[in-house]
Amino acid sequence: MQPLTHALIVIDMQNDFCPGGALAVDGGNGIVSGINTLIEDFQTVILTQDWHPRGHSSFASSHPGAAPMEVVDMPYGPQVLWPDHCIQGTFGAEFHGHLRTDADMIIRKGFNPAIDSYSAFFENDHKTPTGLEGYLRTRGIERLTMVGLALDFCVHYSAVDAARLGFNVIVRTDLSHAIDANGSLDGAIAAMLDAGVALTE
Ligand code: VGL
Ligand code: ZN
Repeated sequence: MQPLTHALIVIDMQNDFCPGGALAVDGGNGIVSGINTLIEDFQTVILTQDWHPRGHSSFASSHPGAAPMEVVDMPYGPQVLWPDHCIQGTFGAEFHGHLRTDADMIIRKGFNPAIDSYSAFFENDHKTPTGLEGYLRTRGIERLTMVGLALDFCVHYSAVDAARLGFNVIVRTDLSHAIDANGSLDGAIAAMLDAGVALTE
């Protein structure tokens, strides 16, 4: 059993990121049982849930003439436009049906219509906090293992932010899969290593 100071963060294991979903990640469903086994080894488990209102500004459908995977300039910087996904209250936003959800804490993100939030710690302006840092610190957590979807977006940004905040961060690359849009996986791996994140299998 991992010590109380070591928490597991399971990122966005939701139907829309699994095969058949609106923003499906190849093999997304194949990591559920491995994650369930890992959950048993942790005393603190946090799940994140991508949770967008209809018409969210990160959806290509909210930008006339734009197609999914295009990049646009938002007031807070460049933003990839996505197919509509993880809309609050829909099946696509629910956790994968086989995922263990007996977590201590479920943190939702991406609910502000004007700004996307890949990271579990900050929205995409890299300034607006989600509150997760305070939750972890007040519980005495020092070390984080991260798994889930997608390796090159929400796992990547969560891991880099956590490392910058001073947490000791491990990403289990065998329990995470990437969208890999336009080489985004290579960039994500480099950024995680650069931030001092440990990538293990
Ligand atoms: C994610 C793109 C858009 C993710 C969420 O969970 O990695 N990616 N929203
Ligand atoms: Zn999203």
